[in-house]
Amino acid sequence: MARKKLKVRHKKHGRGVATLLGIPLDVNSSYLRGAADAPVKIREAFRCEASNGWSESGVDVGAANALADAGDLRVSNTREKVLEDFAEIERVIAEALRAGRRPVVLGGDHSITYPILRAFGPRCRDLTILHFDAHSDLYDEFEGSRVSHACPFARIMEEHLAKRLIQIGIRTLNRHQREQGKKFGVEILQMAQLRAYGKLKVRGPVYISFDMDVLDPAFAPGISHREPGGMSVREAIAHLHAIEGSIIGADIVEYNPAQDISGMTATVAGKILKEILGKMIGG
Ligand SMILES: [Mn+2]
Repeated sequence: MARKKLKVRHKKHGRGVATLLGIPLDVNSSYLRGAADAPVKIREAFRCEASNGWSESGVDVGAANALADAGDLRVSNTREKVLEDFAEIERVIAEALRAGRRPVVLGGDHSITYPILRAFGPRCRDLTILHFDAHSDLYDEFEGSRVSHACPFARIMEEHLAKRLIQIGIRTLNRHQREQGKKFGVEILQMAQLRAYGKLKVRGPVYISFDMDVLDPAFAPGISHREPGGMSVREAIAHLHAIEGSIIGADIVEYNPAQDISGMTATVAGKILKEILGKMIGG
């Protein structure tokens, strides 16, 4: 009986309106700032008339009622008030989930994934996070901060906000991060282990956290930490399309317009957004 109820809940999760929300926060970046300027640029690229609104999977995500847009969240984006900003992020995402929506967040640096998951965690105990990134972001602390963009997945796993964390595209592991990965039972698919389509067929609810630096800087130079040897856009899309499970939320983070060349990376972020929405809306 209990099992039946759980299944119905997943179905409901899977049907909520996909809702864009920009979070212009980059105060927890360790090297370069600039990701706070990303949401507006990603929206522009997503709506750009150079392309049509259809995902490759055959969903018209550009249609009038395909998704909602909650605009950009107001945050202080200062060190002094970062915990207040986090509380606001958690509150707004929780509200969206209560309203039956599926938030698709445009960052911002990767630190925002922690307060986002604080809203998801208690509402969704059997959640799997699929985390696309060059970096595992598992530091216990980084440069004296436990809310650095290098730390969100340590916080998420400490607080048991997800049942499984699957990381893909990783190519920067050091000893500490390997140890953290073991400690938290993280399933790490390093870049050198791709393709890994079969590993992305998971059961139950799924949250996608997509750091733009999972892509090779040749394809996406507009990021703060360029790490060669990454995915092509085609490889990233193929892995996104391989996901099985009910996608109940997503974020796209770490696009840095100040590092971009002629808006190339914004175009890629817009395309990734379109393909994630295609998966969410089309199933
Ligand atoms: Mn990264």
